[in-house]
Amino acid sequence: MTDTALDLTACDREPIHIPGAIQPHGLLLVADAESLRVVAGAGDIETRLTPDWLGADLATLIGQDVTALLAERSGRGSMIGAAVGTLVAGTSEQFHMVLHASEEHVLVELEPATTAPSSAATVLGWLDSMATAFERSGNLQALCEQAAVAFRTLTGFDRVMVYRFLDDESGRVMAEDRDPALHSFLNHHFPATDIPKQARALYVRNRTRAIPHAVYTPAILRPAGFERLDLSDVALRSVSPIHLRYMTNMGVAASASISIVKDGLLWGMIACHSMTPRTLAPDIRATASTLASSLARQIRAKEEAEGYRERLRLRSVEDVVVLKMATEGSAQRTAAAVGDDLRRMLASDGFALVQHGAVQRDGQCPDDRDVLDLVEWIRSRGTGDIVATHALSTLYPPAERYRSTASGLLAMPLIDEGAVLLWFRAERITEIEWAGNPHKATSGDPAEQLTPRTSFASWTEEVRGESRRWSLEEIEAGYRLRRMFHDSYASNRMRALNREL
Ligand code: BLA
Repeated sequence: MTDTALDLTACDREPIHIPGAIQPHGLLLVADAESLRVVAGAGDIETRLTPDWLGADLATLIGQDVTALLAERSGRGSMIGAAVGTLVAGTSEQFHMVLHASEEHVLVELEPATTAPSSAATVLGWLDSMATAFERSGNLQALCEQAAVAFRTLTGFDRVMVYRFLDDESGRVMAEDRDPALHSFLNHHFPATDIPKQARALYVRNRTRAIPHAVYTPAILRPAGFERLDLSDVALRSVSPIHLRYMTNMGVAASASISIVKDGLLWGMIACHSMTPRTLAPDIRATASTLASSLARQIRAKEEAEGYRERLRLRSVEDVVVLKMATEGSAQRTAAAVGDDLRRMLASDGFALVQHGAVQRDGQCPDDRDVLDLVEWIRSRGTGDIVATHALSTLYPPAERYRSTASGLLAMPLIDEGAVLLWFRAERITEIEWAGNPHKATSGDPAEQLTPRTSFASWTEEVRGESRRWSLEEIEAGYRLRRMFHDSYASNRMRALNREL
């Protein structure tokens, strides 16, 4: 196991949903679900609410008809939507109240109310105009840029980014809106370790979070015995100390993030930074969550539209190829006649057909010997299924020698003819801009494994051995071409049989 793998699992194991404490800017009351008497709490309840809270009746303590509120379990998860916007009076301040109910407990979060919530009509009007603007944006990139501006307007944070997860769970800043005085993270990549697995899982369930002060002393749940209370849905949940250190290392005084959940999966996040302490009030969090749902729907719509355009393009080229194929006889003759079309169709640098140990080629392919060895390896995988990779040498190390010609491979074995269709893409050397050296995502000191990196200065990595990726639509087109080869084999066989009869 490598050091990185060790660190990764250690990060993934931190039980962030049961920190046994909250962030001290708010108060938490825990009542028994049956009796509605307060059995635990956290924060400076004595000074800010009342000294006599433990054992008190929850409804009396917060001056709310808790039973009526609990009857309206309308929000996501266990949050009681009806309670959003309700104010509770403290000794010298007002609190926003957020209510959650589980089987055993009713949790009441009290967050200082420094601003009055906007009216529902204002919020709905704004959300509607944003949804229309999202819908009208021309493509995914334009949509993300619009979203960065919209979320900055809503939250008032200094730097707001649309952060998208990539295949390997690292991520990239797709769009950013920021105070011009701050440096930019646009297009920067962040390693997967920055947001560990359990945090990503929690952020699908719980869509918004705010850390108004990166430096604080956690307010411990009391009395003893509540250390393992599940705070998954609690906005005030105390944050992982590793992440707090991360924020400080980044020079960020406060952060907030909003999940972008597409088809039930965490597509990305809106990451917000503030250079001074700043919070996201519950009504703003609710608005942000709705705006993020609207964004996710539009992301899907843009992706679908882009896929549709790509399919249309591929289909029109396919029609030409099919016409030509119909007039040819053997697979070899077909490949010779349409090799160039097949290569161009899938935007490849080389196309080869391998059958009976012979290589028919078009454009830039590895040497015949290398192609035959490669086909041997494809067959040895035994799945009879396709290979589609943009980094062949990571799957098949001998390809390292000819990666400049063929870092990308789409291989379609023909089922009953022992033939293989191969498309090759040349290496495309790219530069990735990382926010800090990702290989220093954690400290090398084994005693200090759980330490975030200390520098977020741009760090450029040159990536070799990779080609442009195969799109889903291109892979689908590969499948259809394979089908056409089968059909043309079948009709050739029929013709041959007819001649024999
Ligand atoms: C959480 N990490 C987070 C969060 C973000 C990031 C946004 C959610 C909390 C928040 O809103 O601040 C990371 N912040 C980013 C990224 C960008 C950004 C990628 O602005 C880019 C735009 N962090 C580490 C290491 C570990 C780690 C090495 O660097 C683990 C060993 C852990 N990050 C970590 C944990 C959490 C976290 C545990 C969860 C915090 C919590 O919710 O308690």
